[in-house]
Amino acid sequence: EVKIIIDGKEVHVAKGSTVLDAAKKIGVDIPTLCHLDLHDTKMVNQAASCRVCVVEVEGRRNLAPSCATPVVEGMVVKTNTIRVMEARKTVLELLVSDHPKECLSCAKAGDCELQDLTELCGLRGDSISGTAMSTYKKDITPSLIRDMDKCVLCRRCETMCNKVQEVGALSGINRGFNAVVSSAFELPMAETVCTHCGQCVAVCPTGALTEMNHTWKVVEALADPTKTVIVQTAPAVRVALGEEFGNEPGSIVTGKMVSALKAIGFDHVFDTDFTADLTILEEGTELLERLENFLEGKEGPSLPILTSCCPAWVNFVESQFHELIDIPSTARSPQQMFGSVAKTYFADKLGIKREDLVVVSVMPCLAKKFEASREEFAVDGNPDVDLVMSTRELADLIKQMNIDMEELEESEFDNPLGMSTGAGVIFGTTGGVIEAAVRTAYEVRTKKPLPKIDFEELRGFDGVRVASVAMDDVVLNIGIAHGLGNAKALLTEIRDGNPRNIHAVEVMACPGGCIGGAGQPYHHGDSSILMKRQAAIYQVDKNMPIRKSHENPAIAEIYEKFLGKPLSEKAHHLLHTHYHM
Ligand code: HC0
Ligand code: SF4
Repeated sequence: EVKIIIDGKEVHVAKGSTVLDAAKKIGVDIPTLCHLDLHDTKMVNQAASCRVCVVEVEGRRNLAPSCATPVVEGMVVKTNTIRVMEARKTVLELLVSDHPKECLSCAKAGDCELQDLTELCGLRGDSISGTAMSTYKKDITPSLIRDMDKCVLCRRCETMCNKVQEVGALSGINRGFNAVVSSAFELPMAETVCTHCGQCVAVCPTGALTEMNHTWKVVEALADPTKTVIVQTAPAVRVALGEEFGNEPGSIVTGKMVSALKAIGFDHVFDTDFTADLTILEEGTELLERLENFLEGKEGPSLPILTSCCPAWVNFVESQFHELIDIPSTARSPQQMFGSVAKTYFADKLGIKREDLVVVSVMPCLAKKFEASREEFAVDGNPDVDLVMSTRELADLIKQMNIDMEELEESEFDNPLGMSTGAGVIFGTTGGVIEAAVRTAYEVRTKKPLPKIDFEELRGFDGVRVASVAMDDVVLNIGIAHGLGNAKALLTEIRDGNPRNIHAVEVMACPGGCIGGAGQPYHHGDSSILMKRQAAIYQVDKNMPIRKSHENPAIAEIYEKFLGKPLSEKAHHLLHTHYHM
């Protein structure tokens, strides 16, 4: 331990801590901009480039960036001298002089860290001078919008893309006023290895990286009297949406969310958890078939099998792991299974044409926007899922429509596509998809009830986890990775000989799984928020009357009335896919 004094207060911290860590410990808020440090994850940005966090250290001539200055025994630090405040202001004035003054219409308005800082530091009128030159064209993909005129070179996106996700789509280019973080050769993102995971958006402090917004298109669809508009909500949305309305992280707002969606005017409010259960029936059956092939050395697809519901993960495998392209399950994601079932089974039930049914998703994810736009998930040009809103976009729409979340009563999802189990909801956290699959695979294979529903060995927050699950005579070795960098390590191990003999792998591209998706309320660098959302997911599961996908009566019904059985020809046609190289 090291003792230092900050603004006259004594603090004891571990050796190796920074002045910023020490200040946090005693509640002294040093403003930061480029800094990012989600403890227990690889999400650490050590650029120390912005110099917003400078402090005065007694005995040193120059101001020191607190995020990069290690504590030394007896150090005396001041965070609020005139010299510090002036330096901070000058840094901000410089940043702002070259920044577009679009704050009224910027997608990030209200959530912009640069805006917060200029307000905090008292930049007013005359101090905000300079006319920013527009140097860059906006780059638009189905998932995100890059507006590099608003880049402040904090390099958080670069850290996320290169160090955490290990995708390598972004890096610093050019010099001087033209310096930005961009793709190699400044190619449009759609032409790069970008997976659309959106983690760069999740950490961008300004409006340089934002999501492709579908909210207004949803409003227009709702106002069109010729359309029936239905909505599905992803598992992880219900444990994060409340944060946008001042609830504690980890608050479960399922019932109010459903009421809000009804108040917005959706004709039917359904649940992606229903098709998560359906995914388990398809993917679980596929797992058992491939296990038989594996055990008996038969022809055909064998093990290992990879889960395929995370669209950024699918993009990653397609662009960076060609040699493993035959391993992912062919099951479509729950979002796409929902779209497919809605535009066939449910449209038939309503007696309307698919063109007159608009399917909207609310997702914690930005890659889901890309996934919905893939050609293979459309019929004659009409997509299975028409529009995808992020959790943040839904929160904005609720506010814009003057709906009071506090006041709303709770209500239930509609049927038949709204009935789900605890297995469906745990899809929203790392480890959940494979736990849901194991719950079903175990009972189907052994024909015995599970002695214990909770598979604690598959849970947790470590980036790569490996655990074994016994199903009578066979032991399945299961690998779990979250964050694409971790997935890369696990996949590389499997490709290069699979020394741990892993049979089934779950990957979620975002740290934490969907709870940490790039469409969720901004975590502003606080990893405890992700942990609380994860705990809430398991709580929702615990509270459910049914916790195994194969016991969902609505799933039994859709097989009986429409699909036949898992992996039937119809199921293959509507619920499975193929991958591109
Ligand atoms: Fe997920 Fe999903 S669990 S990817 O994390 O599988 O986005 O929440 O909706 O589709 O169900 C996201 C979350 C989903 C899908 C489901 C899966
Ligand atoms: Fe990298 Fe993901 Fe951003 Fe694409 S969306 S640039 S893969 S961090």
